[in-house]
Amino acid sequence: MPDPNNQEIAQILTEIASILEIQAENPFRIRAYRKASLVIANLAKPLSIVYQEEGEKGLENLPGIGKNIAQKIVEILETGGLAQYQQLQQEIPPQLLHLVDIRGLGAIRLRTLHEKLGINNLDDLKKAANGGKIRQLPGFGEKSEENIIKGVTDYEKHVGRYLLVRALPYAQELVDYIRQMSGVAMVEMAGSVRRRRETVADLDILVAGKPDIPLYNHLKGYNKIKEIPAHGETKITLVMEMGIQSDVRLLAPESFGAGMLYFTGSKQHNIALRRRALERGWKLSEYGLFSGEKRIAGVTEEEIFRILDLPFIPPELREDQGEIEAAESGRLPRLIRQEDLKGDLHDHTNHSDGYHSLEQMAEAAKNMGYQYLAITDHSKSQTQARGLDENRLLQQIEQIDQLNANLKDFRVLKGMEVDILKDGSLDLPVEVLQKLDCVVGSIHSYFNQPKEETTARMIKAIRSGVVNIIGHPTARLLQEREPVELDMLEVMKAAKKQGVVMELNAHGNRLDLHDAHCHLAKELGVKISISTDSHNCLQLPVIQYGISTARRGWLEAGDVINTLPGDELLKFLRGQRKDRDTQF
Ligand code: DGT
Ligand code: CA
Ligand code: CA
Ligand code: ZN
Repeated sequence: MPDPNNQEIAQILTEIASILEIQAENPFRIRAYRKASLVIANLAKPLSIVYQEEGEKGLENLPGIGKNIAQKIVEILETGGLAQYQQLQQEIPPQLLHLVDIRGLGAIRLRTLHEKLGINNLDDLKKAANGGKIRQLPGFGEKSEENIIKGVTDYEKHVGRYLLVRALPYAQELVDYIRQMSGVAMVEMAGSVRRRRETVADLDILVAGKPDIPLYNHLKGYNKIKEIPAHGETKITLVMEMGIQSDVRLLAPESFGAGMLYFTGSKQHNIALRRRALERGWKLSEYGLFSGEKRIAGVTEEEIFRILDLPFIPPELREDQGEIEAAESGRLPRLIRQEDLKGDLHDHTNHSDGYHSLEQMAEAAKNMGYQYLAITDHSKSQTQARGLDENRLLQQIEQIDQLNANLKDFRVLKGMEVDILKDGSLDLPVEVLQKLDCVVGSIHSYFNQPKEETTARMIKAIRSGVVNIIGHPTARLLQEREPVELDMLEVMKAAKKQGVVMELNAHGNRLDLHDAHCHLAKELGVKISISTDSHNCLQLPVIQYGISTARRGWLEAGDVINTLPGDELLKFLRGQRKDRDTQF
């Protein structure tokens, strides 16, 4: 039976922190739980494997995890639960904890609202806010009441959708669990999770087998399931840990391909395909492609596409955004794959706010099969991230030169993630940045400037003559922070003119640029880099979420600069600095 995954463990630790905060416990203790949770949520390697291979000591050696928390993780891994957590959950009203996710609230304020106004759930909160009760509390005021109302609106928008990076591991584990069952011919993900949308509402899983296989009994034995609210002959609905719901459907093998096509969607793509079948006098349904009563295809998706005179359309493209027309005329892109990437161009070390050393990061990147890794620590205005000033950057450059002298078939690129300041100027002098191989320019402050100002700020950085790549261009954090307001078309046109690359930041709660932006960049001829923004070496594999977003944005290997082999990449980066128009 699969062990609790990293997301579940991170979630338990976060909830413990929130409960302790609601109970006004020791802030130091609370911070330890939060920090550990953040690290675990971003770890690519399953904790169960770390524990298996290296024991409790291996857990303790992870960044941000001490002896106390390592012991709790062991308890979760060994027993599937944590006694302390169960106990804490009993101590507060059951709905209260959900409210900590509302922006502008947080556990500390929630405690006040609970104590002073008796707020226990979302309804109580809305009533109090709309009735002007919150502004009367000391330390709140009109402005924070407004913020809470806005937070509630945003919360209601995304409640019930899960980040792909959180949901996909559940889907993978569920598929693996079902696959162990005898009598199961095939099992695959469908729905938005197969299309790799950045958020998903539920996990659609399809199983091929005889109608009498005991699927329900098998699923009852799965330790990740909280409840099974409904089960019929062909569809079983499950609620997993964290509330993620899954629809598991049993299909006859002869219509498995048709079912995959139907339940992968998107709905709009299905409608367009059905229309195409109708034009040929056939009928396409979830059971097959039919001519009259006769099934002419249905076992595989490929077969159905072929009979409809189409090549296979990858699931990430099935959004009715012109993919059927492109397929028809042989213009489907050859989508980028993870194997195409030769390196990662945005990564931090313990020189700023990362955890691992230069050497450890280089080693991990080499183990990913990469040829290069750009070290891009923060610049000095990021004081809380221990950003580098000129002197520390020059020291780092020296260290990288020494490291490279000892590395074979691998190169660490000298870089920096330099802050784009409020007015669009850069945080370090151009003469210093020119010593680097790869300069990523990013916004980390003043997210609320008016659209024209942010656009001008970005364009100024693009015209600095020294920035190679614009990092996480909209600065959004999925379900947490809205993107900055920006005229993306103008920014991209400037990037095109200056030969500046735009980043697709693969970090699971960024995915920035998003899919449609990538498609726009491709059409304008703006190059993309796909990087993880790793802050420790275990995060490098999250590149997969960048790859799936790139695929949704129709990108091919040739659109992405870090598919270039090392020497060509260096030539490209150097070429970016020459003949630049630095005039306004
Ligand atoms: P989600 O769950 O909101 O993240 O997105 P999906 O695309 O997974 O949507 P879901 O779970 O409601 O349905 C899965 C697929 O089933 C969907 O992509 C297409 C197909 N489907 C569902 N309802 C309909 C429908 O009424 N008409 C058609 N043509 N297809 C449907
Ligand atoms: Ca779905
Ligand atoms: Ca569904
Ligand atoms: Zn950044």
